[in-house]
Amino acid sequence: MTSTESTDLRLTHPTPELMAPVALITADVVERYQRDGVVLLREALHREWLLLIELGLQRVMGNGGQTKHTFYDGRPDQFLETVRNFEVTPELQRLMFDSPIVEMMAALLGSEEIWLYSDEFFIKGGGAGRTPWHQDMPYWPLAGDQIASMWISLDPLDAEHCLEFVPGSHRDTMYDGFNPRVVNDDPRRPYYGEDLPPLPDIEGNRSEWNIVSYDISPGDVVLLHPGVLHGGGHTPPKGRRRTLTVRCYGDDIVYASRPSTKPTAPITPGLSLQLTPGDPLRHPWYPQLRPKPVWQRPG
Ligand SMILES: O=C(O)CCC(=O)C(=O)O
Repeated sequence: MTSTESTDLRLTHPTPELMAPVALITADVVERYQRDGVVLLREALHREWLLLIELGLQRVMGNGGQTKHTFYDGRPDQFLETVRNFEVTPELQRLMFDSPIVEMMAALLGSEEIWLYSDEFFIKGGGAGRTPWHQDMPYWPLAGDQIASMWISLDPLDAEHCLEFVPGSHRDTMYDGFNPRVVNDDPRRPYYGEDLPPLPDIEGNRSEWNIVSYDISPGDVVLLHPGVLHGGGHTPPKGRRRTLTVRCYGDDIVYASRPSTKPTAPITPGLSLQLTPGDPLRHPWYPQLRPKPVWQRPG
């Protein structure tokens, strides 16, 4: 179902923003990010970086040692997801250390230091189903404000097939997650089933929610707070939607425990034995990106 052949990634019209994308993180963008938890940035990533992502995806797909999770396994609408490929994928390392993403994150979050929480691909071929509505925060063992994801699509998408968001929901109720292992059965089936209220049926009651999404051209990115309710559009029968989400955090993020009955995403065995809730989230599971570590500097 998954094709990763190269698209035409030649840069035809380099704009000033493409050459210095950190300038896109204006005070207005920061304010909207804090208020809505979702901001679209047009023409933020040069096609060289998209090419790097595409080559990284090809390497990951060919790497049998990296787990791929199948959503809706065995059904015509199945699709793949794979998380935390940074450590074994030089293209993703170059993206994180050399592209403007980390500078944009530093400006957005107001943090001199930036760490990588995770990288995650969603790979949908023609006729793939929806990514269920969810918030990311319940799956992540952390608390604090300086956190953001950048959602990057390699393929042009119209709004119907884009990721969809409920602006402002990161400041509202934090719901239980869907269970990624049984998403075939019912995406609203609780994950932790303990402290948090169950996810509402947003898809079944779309008109009751303020849902936004965007037409996307490759190079556009969406900045997304992990507390925002979001769900991914399906792909049309002949469509394709390959996305990478880069998740970063800054100084104020601390470790927070999650129910021991279920793994976090990505899974981090041992973390709960080494950190106490409230400790700064500093651990080899989460590589520091800014300042650039010595082993990544030239010379
Ligand atoms: O691209 C998608 O369909 C899902 C993305 C997502 O849930 C995320 O990046 O947090």
